[in-house]
Amino acid sequence: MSITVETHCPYCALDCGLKLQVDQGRVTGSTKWKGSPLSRGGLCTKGITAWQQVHHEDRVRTPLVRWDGRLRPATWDEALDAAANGFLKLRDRYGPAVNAVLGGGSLTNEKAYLLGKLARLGLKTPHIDPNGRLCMTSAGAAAMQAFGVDRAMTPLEHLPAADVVVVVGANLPDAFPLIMPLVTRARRRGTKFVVVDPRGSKLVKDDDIHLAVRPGTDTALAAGLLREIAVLGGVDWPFVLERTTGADDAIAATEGWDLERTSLTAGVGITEIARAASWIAGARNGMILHARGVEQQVNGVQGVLSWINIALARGWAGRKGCGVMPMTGQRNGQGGREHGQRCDQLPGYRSIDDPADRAVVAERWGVTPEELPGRGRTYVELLHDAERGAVKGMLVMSANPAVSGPNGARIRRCLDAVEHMVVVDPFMSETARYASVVLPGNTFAEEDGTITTTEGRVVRIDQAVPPIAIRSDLDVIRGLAHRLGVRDKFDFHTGREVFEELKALSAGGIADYSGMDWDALRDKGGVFWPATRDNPDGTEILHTERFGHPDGLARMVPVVPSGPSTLPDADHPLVLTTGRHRDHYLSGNQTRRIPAQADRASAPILEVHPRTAAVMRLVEGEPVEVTSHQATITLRWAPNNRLRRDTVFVAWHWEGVNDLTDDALDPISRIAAVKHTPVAIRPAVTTVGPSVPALRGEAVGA
Ligand SMILES: Nc1nc2c(c(=O)[nH]1)N[C@H]1C(S)=C(S)[C@@H](COP(=O)(O)OP(=O)(O)OC[C@H]3O[C@@H](n4cnc5c(=O)[nH]c(N)nc54)[C@H](O)[C@@H]3O)O[C@H]1N2
Ligand SMILES: Nc1nc2c(c(=O)[nH]1)N[C@H]1C(S)=C(S)[C@@H](COP(=O)(O)OP(=O)(O)OC[C@H]3O[C@@H](n4cnc5c(=O)[nH]c(N)nc54)[C@H](O)[C@@H]3O)O[C@H]1N2
Ligand code: SF4
Ligand SMILES: [Mo]
Repeated sequence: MSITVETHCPYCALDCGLKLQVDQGRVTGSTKWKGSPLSRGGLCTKGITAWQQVHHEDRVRTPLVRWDGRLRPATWDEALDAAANGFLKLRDRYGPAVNAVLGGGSLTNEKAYLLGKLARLGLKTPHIDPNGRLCMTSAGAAAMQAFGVDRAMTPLEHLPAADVVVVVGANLPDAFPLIMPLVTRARRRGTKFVVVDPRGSKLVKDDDIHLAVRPGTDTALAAGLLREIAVLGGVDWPFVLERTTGADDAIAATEGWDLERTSLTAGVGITEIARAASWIAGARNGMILHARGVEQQVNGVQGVLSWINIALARGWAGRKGCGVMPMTGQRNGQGGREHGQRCDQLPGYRSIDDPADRAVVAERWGVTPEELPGRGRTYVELLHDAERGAVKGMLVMSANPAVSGPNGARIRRCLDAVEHMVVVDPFMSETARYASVVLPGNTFAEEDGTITTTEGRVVRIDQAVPPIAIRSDLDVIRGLAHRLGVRDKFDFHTGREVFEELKALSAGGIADYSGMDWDALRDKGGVFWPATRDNPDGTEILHTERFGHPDGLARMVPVVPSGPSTLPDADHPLVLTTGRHRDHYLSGNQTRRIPAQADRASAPILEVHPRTAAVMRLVEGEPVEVTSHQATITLRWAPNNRLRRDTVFVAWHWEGVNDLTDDALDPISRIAAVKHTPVAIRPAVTTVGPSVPALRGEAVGA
């Protein structure tokens, strides 16, 4: 018998709806779900083939335990025993902080919540942090500082209501393809676009203003714009005085950033900056969409704050067609940063440092506040801690740092130093090669639960088929909890049961889900948080009357323009920036295995401006050698005349690209500056690399 199950795409945080077709217990395809929120049935190339993950021949189908140097099939009991005992042994010997957990933004809210609970109550370690640390933390830290809430301000459907949309470091056509129909609708309605990006893309049209900013200099560009907006009389003083604090200092910090100095620093023409300032100053309604280009920098938080200051100065908040929109990346990058898998956080976006928050969570979990560990270390730091022996046990669920971590060679040394590594993944990942235990993870079709879209809309995932390896991620967490001695606190079998626990606990937190109802989530097509018992329909537009800080006011934070930590020099004259290819997802562990996706893009290609290519004597069709302070790799290249001439770009979905990047971190968000690496390029003498390892038929002993 054939049925269809409504669910959401597992890749980016637009979370387009789709209907999985299920025939006799197997997912056999997917069809359009026209009623789905935002995308209305549309899917990009990745979404169309996502169902092919489910019964893929490469799925890890049985638990594996390393024995005599090789990973060998084991029973679930053997593998879960080995996983838990390894952590317990290390804890007995070195104390609880020797074990760390790396989570991920692809996990459902329920799994993210339970992973946090497992780390704190089961392993008793303070150290848990998700791969989202590499992704949304600059955006999150800036939003919390400015608004007291970390969520996109309005639904994306309101985009056409904006007079001006400023897109800052967001690769919309490749990274968020299903936003493009909305962009087209907005253009038709007359919305103007300012694109701030060193690389032009299909997004940039002739009528737009393209500010091809020099990588890493957004703080300078935004300072110059804010100053010019003030000069033009564009500050919305009634809004600023009534709803914000700090405006005087924030504007004073831009003193001296006249058009000329801004132009010299940011590498953008004076006329373009002035035109953009006049568009922004003249727009009653405006939106700023920002993503990783401005955020994955050593000054990522400052970068975001500098753009937020422009939105606040213009009064772009609290009504339709206005707002600051952090474009969240992963499927549940939003919910995954709300429910306690971050080292500084407890569920409901509560603070692990706050005694009142700790008391609420401790009481619900049936422990004393003293038993709850405090703030732990962040994702990249935890990996680096392994290198110096401070972390020896690691549980990895939904992260693949071997491909995605900055300064790849160092990350591999760190992974190698971990004594007891347990990886839960539906596919053998590059990280799982370092594991002592690999547990089969489930795909999106084999679980139920909720995820929260980039807009802050909580939607439901329904299970289409049972887990092909019998147990789901939830079963794995429960199985580990039981073996770590906290059986009574992990008594659940479905995502829905966990959702009920999570939503009750989130009551009173910043990300409050307490008024949501499992069935209504489906019937209403999702609910925007906060949704309390008094407001079960949720909140589409934030900050209509008050911002999230106790005094209700937004903060304009003075930003002193700053630059990258390592500047280009004579030996490394260009800047490499890394990003997305439309057809692959993150470390590629899922999409590189799907034939249609692999055929569309089989290897990373370095994009170089044709003039730069000529100067560097690159030959079409011949490989190029790329050298950074960290490594040298060989790549194919292609000309792109929409790039800055001092900047090169490559998509990083293949192992080896991150060997080039630097692991300098933003001091506040601890995000890695993977958008800015000084490099040299020259014609290669060797053949093309990075060596893309054969993922199919990964060596697994029998
Ligand atoms: N196809 C595809 N889609 C995805 C993903 C994927 O892997 N593949 N991943 C998802 C995830 S997790 C994320 S986080 C998002 C990422 O979404 P984006 O951040 O939109 O994607 P990136 O390609 O990383 O692009 C960032 C853009 O910033 C620009 N940029 C680089 N340096 C600077 C700078 O200094 N200033 C400014 N203003 N711009 C700069 C780059 O040229 C690029 O266009 O995508 C999500 N969607
Ligand atoms: N150079 C460079 N590096 C970057 C970036 C960049 O722009 N440039 N971007 C950064 C960003 S924004 C991000 S988000 C990170 C992400 O980087 P990664 O952590 O590498 O992200 P994924 O590839 O999604 O890896 C997640 C792993 O979890 C598995 N998985 C997916 N869903 C589930 C699930 O539900 N359960 C389980 N058990 N496993 C699951 C996948 O198979 C995969 O092996 O990379 C960062 N690294
Ligand atoms: S990857 Fe993103 S845009 Fe593409 S179908 Fe999935 S959710 Fe939609
Ligand atoms: Mo991301």
